[in-house]
Amino acid sequence: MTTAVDGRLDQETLVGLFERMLLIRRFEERASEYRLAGHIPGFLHPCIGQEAAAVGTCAALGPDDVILSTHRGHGHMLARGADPGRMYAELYARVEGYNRSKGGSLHMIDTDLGFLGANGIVGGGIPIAGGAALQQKRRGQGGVAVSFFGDGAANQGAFHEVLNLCSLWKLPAIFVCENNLYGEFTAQSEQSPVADVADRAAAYAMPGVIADGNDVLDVREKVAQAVARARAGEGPTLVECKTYRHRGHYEGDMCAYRPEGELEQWLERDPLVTFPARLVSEFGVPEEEIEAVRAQVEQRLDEAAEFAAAGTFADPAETFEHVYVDSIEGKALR
Ligand SMILES: Cc1ncc(C[n+]2csc(CCOP(=O)(O)OP(=O)(O)O)c2C)c(N)n1
Ligand SMILES: [Mg+2]
Repeated sequence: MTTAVDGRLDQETLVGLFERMLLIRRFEERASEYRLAGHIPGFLHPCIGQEAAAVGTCAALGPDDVILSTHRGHGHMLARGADPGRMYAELYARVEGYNRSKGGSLHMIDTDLGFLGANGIVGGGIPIAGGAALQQKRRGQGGVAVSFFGDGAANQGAFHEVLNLCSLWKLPAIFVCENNLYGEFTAQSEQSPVADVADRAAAYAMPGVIADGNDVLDVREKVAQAVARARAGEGPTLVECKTYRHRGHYEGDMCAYRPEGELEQWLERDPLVTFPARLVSEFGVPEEEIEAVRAQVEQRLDEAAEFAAAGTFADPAETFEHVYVDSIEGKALR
């Protein structure tokens, strides 16, 4: 799947893609442990297995571009360059977290990074991305807006409305569907008669492209083409990344709905196994360098978890600060 675009990537960049995918993988594996140990309240929806889609997409973006995420958003935020310490602190419900613990896993946001939010509403990020793309066009500085969403979200009405309008107005939007074959506990084949979400692009007169969502270089290349098209004023693209989540819908889901052997088949295409192997065999990266990256990631995450654990719980007095709540049952809160 290596092409001219990938051929221009130097070793440092390639190793950087691996490092970012590994950071996401280990961040979430550890988050799962920290949750079981009682440090993290609430749900976690890990993207373990899908890291290549997040990292490949963000590798095709510049600093002025913005992204909208989903309920499965840790990977998108880390791919965009977020600090794992502040992310753990948010998950640990500490004020040192990205949103003083008011966002949590499902609503973390950092506008400084152009990360315009995870979203607990399935498909909720898609219309926000449409608005952000309109803003990018008005600014006129070549920025794009990327919306990540799942195969399930592609059945939401907002998806169709936003693709329609963005295409009509030639807005610089990229719609990145992470098709992991399931929406909650229901197979995609049982929710939609359209197997390839990319086919839906034709209805809105925009290109629909399929990427190997487990191949970071393929995703990067296809999203880069979409970004070039958007920056040139030619409008949006729908990029469907075919991928798979190794874990359940959320931590604790036992995946009883999965056919036998399905996970095992996808594990053979695990990007955290195949990509480092390719780095060595195809791109000549020394094994020792791969091992050094593994050690660096662990150290970084040790420090991140320590930072979170040493953080402070919010004072209950600030409960209604920073949130759009003016009254409860008519009683003014401020
Ligand atoms: C509007 C809305 N409907 C239903 C839900 C419950 N829900 C949470 S995740 C999910 C499935 C989403 O599937 P998909 O878009 O494929 O994303 P994935 O979980 O596979 O990443 C559903 C139905 C919700 N959060 N919001
Ligand atoms: Mg899905």
